[in-house]
Amino acid sequence: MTYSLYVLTDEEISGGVSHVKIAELSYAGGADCVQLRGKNTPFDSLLTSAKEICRIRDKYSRLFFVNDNIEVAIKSGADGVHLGQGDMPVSEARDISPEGFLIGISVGNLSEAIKGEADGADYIALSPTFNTSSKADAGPGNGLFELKKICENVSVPVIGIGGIGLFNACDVIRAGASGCAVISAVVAQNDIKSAASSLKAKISEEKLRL
Ligand code: TZP
Ligand code: MG
Repeated sequence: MTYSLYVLTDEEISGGVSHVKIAELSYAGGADCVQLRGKNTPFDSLLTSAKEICRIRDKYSRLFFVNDNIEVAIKSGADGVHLGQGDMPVSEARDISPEGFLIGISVGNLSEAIKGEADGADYIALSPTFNTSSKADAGPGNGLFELKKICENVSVPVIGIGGIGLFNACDVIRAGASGCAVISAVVAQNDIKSAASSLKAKISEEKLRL
């Protein structure tokens, strides 16, 4: 199981390409994980998309997460849920999760990362790692120094999220992260599959070099 390339769906940033299509093209391009992120998608439609993505995930044997909504994640058969600092606490999510269910948490600094790990998160995302315009309330990038400190101080996988693309994915991996989570670098591109494939190649090459 790897988190090398982790793609978040976004139907606005994709210019109307659906969550399911984004997931399919991302997996086809080599994404290891897809996260269904539909902040404005109604529950039923989110659940339908999640179930379809599960079928595609099975075909590719990759990982699938749902953002925020643990009910959709569990009901659809997703591998896990991704939570933010303002969402359900990790320990509460763990209490209602089936065996083997994965929980990811966004953190903004080292102390939140240490707490996230202690609470039982399976991976930690430094959010945002760099400045991003894809998430209105993301705040400024926390930077590579914070990322490196987190990587050195927790033992679960750490991923970077926010402002990552072909030009800086190597820096994220060199800081010790297990992977890069992206929206626009893949989802906003004309050819989602080839954008995923180029970014995956870049990340994999850098991992081999370490
Ligand atoms: N969480 C932290 S930053 C971010 C999310 C969902 C947006 C990432 O988008 P991009 O386009 O890869 O910067
Ligand atoms: Mg959230």
